Amino acid sequence: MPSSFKDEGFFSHIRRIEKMRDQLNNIKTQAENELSAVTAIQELENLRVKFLGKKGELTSVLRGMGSLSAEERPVIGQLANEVREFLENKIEEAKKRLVNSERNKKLADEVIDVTIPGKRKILGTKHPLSIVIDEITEIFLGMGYEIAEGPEVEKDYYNFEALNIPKNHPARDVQDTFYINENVVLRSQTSPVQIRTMQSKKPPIKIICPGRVYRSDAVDATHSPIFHQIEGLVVDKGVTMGDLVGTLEIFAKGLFGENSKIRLRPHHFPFTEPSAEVDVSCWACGGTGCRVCKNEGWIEILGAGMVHPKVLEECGIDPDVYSGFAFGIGAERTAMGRFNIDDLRLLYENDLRFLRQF
Ligand code: 2NM
Repeated sequence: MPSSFKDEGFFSHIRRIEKMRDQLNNIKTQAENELSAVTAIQELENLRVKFLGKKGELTSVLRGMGSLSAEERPVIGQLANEVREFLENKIEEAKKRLVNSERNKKLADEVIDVTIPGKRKILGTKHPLSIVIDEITEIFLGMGYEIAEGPEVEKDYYNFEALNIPKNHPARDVQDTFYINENVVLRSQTSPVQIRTMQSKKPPIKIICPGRVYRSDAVDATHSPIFHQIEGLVVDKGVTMGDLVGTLEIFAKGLFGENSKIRLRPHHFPFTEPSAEVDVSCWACGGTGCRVCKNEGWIEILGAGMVHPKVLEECGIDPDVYSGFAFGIGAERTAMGRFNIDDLRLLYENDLRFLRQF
């Protein structure tokens, strides 16, 4: 029996139970009020600590239970449990309500109006030169060729010497070629790539070399110091002029249409023998003569020939065992013909009014 019971007497004891009962009921009503006004999760947590926490109000009332008798303790204990359970339920309820309203607020904030018109992305178009280079490349890939590439700053040896263009040959003239120094030039054709390939690989060789080349020309409607070439090379046992003609026919039909024909006119290149300039029947009139072909019926599109034995030899390929053909196509010239462009400068000026037409 607690000593306080003796000292304070029966009525003071009654008062103490009543007081605890009142305190518990007060906690219940006060908590209920405060919980119903809560608007944020953090606030709710603060209230939970305030009423149910280790140092909370309910705990501090229960601490006073020590002064109660063994019969009274369960009475207050039960009431305390009821209050705790009641508050826990209320807190759970309030939590659900807050989570719900916070979710609804978030949803409202993030509403997307799917009917608003989108921002139109401006799509670029392929440059006419790229169109032509890609089409040509594709035709030769279809015939089993591989693409080879090499440096644009090239040794004199690969650009001239190995191609049977000796010192003092007119093609080496400083007026045509950009010299970096005595032994280094900006490549004036993509043939040095083919020399490098022949020197590093054994036949059979079947490559095309698309790329940028440089010649010291003044800019006008048909000339530019920077332009593009696609050169081709085939080296194997028994390669003939007939193979060259057949290949170029397939190429011309692929690029200019099934009805295209080609013709070869004798020409001279230092690196091929025999050599030819190759015309394709006019893609505008079919050969009868018109403005596009200047009434010729034919349009020159490339140069070609059988690789000179001296060139094969220089590359370590025995010309008594192997033979080959090579050709060179000007990309600008082909694009101008294909798209009826009358001034080459249009290809470099990047005027969108021009470029958007392709
Ligand atoms: C052309 C015309 C004729 C050619 C020759 C070679 C090589 F490396 F095999 F000797 N490559 N390209 C060639 C032949 C290029 O361009 C109008």
